[in-house]
Amino acid sequence: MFTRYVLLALATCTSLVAAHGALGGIFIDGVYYPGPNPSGDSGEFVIRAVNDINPVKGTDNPDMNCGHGATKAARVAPANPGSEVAFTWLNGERGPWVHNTGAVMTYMAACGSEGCANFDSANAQFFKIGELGRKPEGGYYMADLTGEFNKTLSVTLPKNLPAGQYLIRHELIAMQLGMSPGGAEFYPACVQIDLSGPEVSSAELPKGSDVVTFPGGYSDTDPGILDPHVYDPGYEYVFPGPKLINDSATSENPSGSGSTDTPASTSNGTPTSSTSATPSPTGGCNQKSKKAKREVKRVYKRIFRQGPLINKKAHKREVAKAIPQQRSQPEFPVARSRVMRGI
Ligand SMILES: *[C@@H]1O[C@H](CO)[C@@H](O)[C@H](O)[C@H]1NC(C)=O
Ligand SMILES: *[C@@H]1O[C@H](CO)[C@@H](O)[C@H](O)[C@H]1NC(C)=O
Ligand SMILES: [Cu+2]
Repeated sequence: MFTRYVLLALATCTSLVAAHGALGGIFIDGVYYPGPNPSGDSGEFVIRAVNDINPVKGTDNPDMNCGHGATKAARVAPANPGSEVAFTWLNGERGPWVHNTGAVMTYMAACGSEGCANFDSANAQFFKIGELGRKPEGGYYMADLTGEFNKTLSVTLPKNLPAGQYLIRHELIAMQLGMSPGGAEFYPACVQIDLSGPEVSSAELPKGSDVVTFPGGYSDTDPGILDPHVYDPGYEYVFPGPKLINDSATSENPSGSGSTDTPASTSNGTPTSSTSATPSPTGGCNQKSKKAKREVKRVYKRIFRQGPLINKKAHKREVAKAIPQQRSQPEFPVARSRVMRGI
């Protein structure tokens, strides 16, 4: 049964010929910060270096935190409340990103008084500031990262966080094998920023159910991580993790503070409704068939029996299929970046 799903995914998802990859770089309000090359760079970056282009597997994996063997970066990038942060990804051969199905999510966590360059993020309190999944017209936003260099997806930073240094934890969950247990490919990456102060004085960090640790924020059976329906037409992807924070969660409304604090919204028509649980009136595929429900149950059972959630065979097959991507000229502006659904 699972083999069938995997084969189906291989057949339908032509760009599966993935070579995995890593965060290639970021743009903060248009200023570019390159990412370290996983095959050896470390040091003078604002992006924490990972040491492996393979996906992180299993939600309990300590590398869910900031990626494989992530090490603290020496630098911190300046940013402002409301800054646009755009992320661009590279595959394992340093060509353009290839996966096109799954979630694109962004979290933040305060680095505390010691600053991000010294911050051990194992217990970082992450809150979610952006998420992009399925497009209304079908397909996934992740596909917008593929095909050319410097394609980006972006997020708008919250307007009401206390000034200070923060980690931005940006993450792709590639779901082309996510219909079987352990198939989801996690690509977390951490960026160190120094955020200037908000307009309001009452800014507070999110807390309670708005914050999670990584590992800890997900489980292997969460919808959106183990999900037989990712390729169903009209399917509405359900994001794992906490709900998005919003500006009112981090501060009270400023009184009479003028025009700078208009309700946050994205600048380009991206839906702004802030919880992934809100059903949208698209298609008739939200109703799970009995058969599908049974299938999910069976998957859960299997997980509990089997323990470690690495589908080694499927993964090996995928790696074996990897082909080098053609390089093209780096001439792609950031301007067309899709802003993540967020605050
Ligand atoms: C923002 O978050 C707060 C606290 O979680 C919640 O009560 C409120 O409904 C949210 N506002 C919007 C517009 O989603
Ligand atoms: C992406 O854009 C930046 C800024 O223009 C540039 O420095 C970088 O080389 C580009 N990356 C690639 C892989 O083309
Ligand atoms: Cu991959």
